[in-house]
Amino acid sequence: MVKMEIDNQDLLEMFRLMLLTRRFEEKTQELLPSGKLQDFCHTCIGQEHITVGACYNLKETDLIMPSLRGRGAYIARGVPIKTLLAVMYGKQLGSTMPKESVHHLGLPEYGILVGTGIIGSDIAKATGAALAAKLRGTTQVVLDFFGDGASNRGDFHESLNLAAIWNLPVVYICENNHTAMSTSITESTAVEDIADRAGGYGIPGVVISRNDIIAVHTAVQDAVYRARDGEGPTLIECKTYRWSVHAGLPSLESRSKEDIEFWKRKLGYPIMDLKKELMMRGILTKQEVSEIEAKIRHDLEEAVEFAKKSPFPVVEEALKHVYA
Ligand SMILES: Cc1ncc(C[n+]2csc(CCOP(=O)(O)OP(=O)(O)O)c2C)c(N)n1
Repeated sequence: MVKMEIDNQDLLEMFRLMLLTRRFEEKTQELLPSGKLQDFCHTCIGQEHITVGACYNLKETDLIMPSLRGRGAYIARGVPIKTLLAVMYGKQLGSTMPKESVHHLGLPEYGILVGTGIIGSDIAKATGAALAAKLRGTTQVVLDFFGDGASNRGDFHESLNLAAIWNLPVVYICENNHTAMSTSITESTAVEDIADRAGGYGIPGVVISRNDIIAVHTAVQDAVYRARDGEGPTLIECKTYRWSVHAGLPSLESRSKEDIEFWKRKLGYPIMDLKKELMMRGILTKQEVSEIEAKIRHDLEEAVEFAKKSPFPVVEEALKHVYA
């Protein structure tokens, strides 16, 4: 199978998708105090490059299991921001929305699998989807995103073992932001690199040590090609840091500003670093950045209007698709 090279157009589009994801997350935090959102806002600020870089240029038939911080995956797959925002407002958009919150939202038309609020359980479901893809004889690959906290659940270990022995087409992507709610990774995890755990299951483990979208995209593309060629699963660990609160209002942050600044300097700034690189290569100008920002602001305003105007679910919908 031939690999796709990343060209300037790809880099510009990845930059735009990351920026859109960042501004979307900031907007939800801004809207939260209004009391109108039916959501806690588990934002991915500072981690946008992982979902965007991983999902960019996948085949439409491939499947994604985002983590609770997966907005970049939805946006990179082309889900309109007005849909995501309307779900956060608790509005009725289809048979399942808003029964699922935005951080577990399944959208089959975008190849996005439905998640649950039980941390770690989605790893087993993504593995099941990869088994189904293999049994049906498709060339689909499943990307499964989860945090460092989830990697300490039994689901992670059982899933990697099964995926390895059954040679399943799945790429496990651990967004290691060094924290699970308020538990630091130093209190929960004995290994330095979560990717080392891949060795215990006989599959490749890869560490991405900076907030670098090109590194993420390249590593995931390699793993996807392996999986599509029938060579089985890969575990990719992306070292990163959550720049904002676990969920809710930024004022609830328990970590110090110094701590967050330290990790930004250590791992890099996913959007700003790419912007600098693109400007240095002469493929992006300040004027173009302003235009992209203006378009995003406009689209966000429209999305807020759409979300506010959309109807709430009717009572008759409540028990639809409820089987037990
Ligand atoms: C089984 C389970 N335990 C606890 C929780 C509460 N909880 C929700 S998010 C979260 C942190 C998850 O951390 P991690 O997997 O590292 O992902 P991150 O939030 O850092 O992206 C916890 C403990 C839960 N939802 N499910």
